[in-house]
Amino acid sequence: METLQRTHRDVTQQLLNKIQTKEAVIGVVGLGYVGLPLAVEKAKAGYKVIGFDVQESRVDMVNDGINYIGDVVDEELAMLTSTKQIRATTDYSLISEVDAVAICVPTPLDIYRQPDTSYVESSGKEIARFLHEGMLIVLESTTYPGTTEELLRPILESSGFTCGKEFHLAYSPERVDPGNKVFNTKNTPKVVGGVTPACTKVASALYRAVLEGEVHEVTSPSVAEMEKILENTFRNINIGLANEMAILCDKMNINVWEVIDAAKTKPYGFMAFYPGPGLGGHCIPIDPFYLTWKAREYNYHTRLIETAGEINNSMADFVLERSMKILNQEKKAMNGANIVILGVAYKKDIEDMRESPVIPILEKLDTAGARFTVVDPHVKTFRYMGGIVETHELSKEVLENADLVLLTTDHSAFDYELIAQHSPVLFDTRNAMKEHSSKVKTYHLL
Ligand code: SAJ
Repeated sequence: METLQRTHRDVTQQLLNKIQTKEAVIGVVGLGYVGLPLAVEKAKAGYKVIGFDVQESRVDMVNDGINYIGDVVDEELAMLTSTKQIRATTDYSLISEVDAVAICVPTPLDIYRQPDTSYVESSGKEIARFLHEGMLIVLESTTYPGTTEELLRPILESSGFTCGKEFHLAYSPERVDPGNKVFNTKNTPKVVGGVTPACTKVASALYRAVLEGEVHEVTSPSVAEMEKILENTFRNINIGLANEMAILCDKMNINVWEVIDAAKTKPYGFMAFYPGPGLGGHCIPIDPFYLTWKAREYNYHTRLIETAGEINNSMADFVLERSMKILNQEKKAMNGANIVILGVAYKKDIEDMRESPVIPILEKLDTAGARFTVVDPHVKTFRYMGGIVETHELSKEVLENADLVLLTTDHSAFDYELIAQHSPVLFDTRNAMKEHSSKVKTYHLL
């Protein structure tokens, strides 16, 4: 036993030394909005970095120093690749050259709204083929508690090496908020949970050598997996509450935005969330349902999470019903109406369409026989009903021809003065017109 322990201790110490001296070669699997910024930070910290991605186009762009991620500084990537501090490849055999590797691949839901961990599994299998003694593997993708130890660990141990003896394994959730000008990969605190204390130690040592933010150690990968899910479920539930308040305030003829602004005056014990046309993005609508799925294994029904999801998903119907009532007040039918949609991205000031809540609204308008024109300064075209829809420029003519202008995404780039002046009837689902609503001929607020 003593011999084994010593070997394990040697293996850990050897890796700690390589991290300390920056000799360690770092791998990053998945060069997306999480992986590429992480690769850049690790290279800037002085480590040789090998990026792995299945998309040849991404690998070529990285190797040519061409940036495609908003949060990465173009010049930094160009410099790091020209000096070969970072190189990218589709060839996983280079894992044999790597001392530590972070897995930053997507964890979406499949068509049955069940976790799709296929990217984690395929990455793990590739890494296992070239895994060698002393390596550290850290999973960063958001996933259900248990993934690292129940799913990834056996895949990696199929290499014949044992976790906690010949290699190290930990989980550390990504906390990348694309476009956030204050918090980025470098300065956002990081949570790390290893399979063994030695695994936690080496993973934390590497993050501390690279990042500025606090590195918070927890006792297991499951704790780290669960805390990440809690972070985003917290948002999902509270947005659901804001949406339920909006539905009720509408029935009671109370301005929900005024209610929330008043509640916000409480300096403790309250955090403002706002109603909207629904809940989009690749995290908040998805992550809680990784937990819902896992909870079934323990015969537990996550009632609160599912109810919040139902409320958030019901906002499309709520917006449609309100739109019908507004048109009715104008003695117009939804069927045949010309609706101008302001904003189709899932949230303001980005072009991301993933899980956009506006898409279900468009589908419902279609079904009701309405025609729609979409205006979004960040989205030129988007996929809809198997085809491609082109967005329009915001103009006086587009607005004046509308039977109803429906504001769904409150982009800063919108000319709200123009919208106020030329929208005959406006339904604002984001309270984006607060400074201009008095100038709108007929104004309705969610
Ligand atoms: N939304 C509301 N009301 C709100 C806040 C958001 O309806 O009060 C809607 C948004 O319009 C959007 C969806 O919810 O459709 C999600 O918005 P989000 O602000 O949560 O933004 P995301 O999806 O980009 O979430 C990311 C998350 N970051 C990570 O997972 C690393 C989340 O944890 C961050 O808190 C969030 O960014 C952020 O604060 O910007």
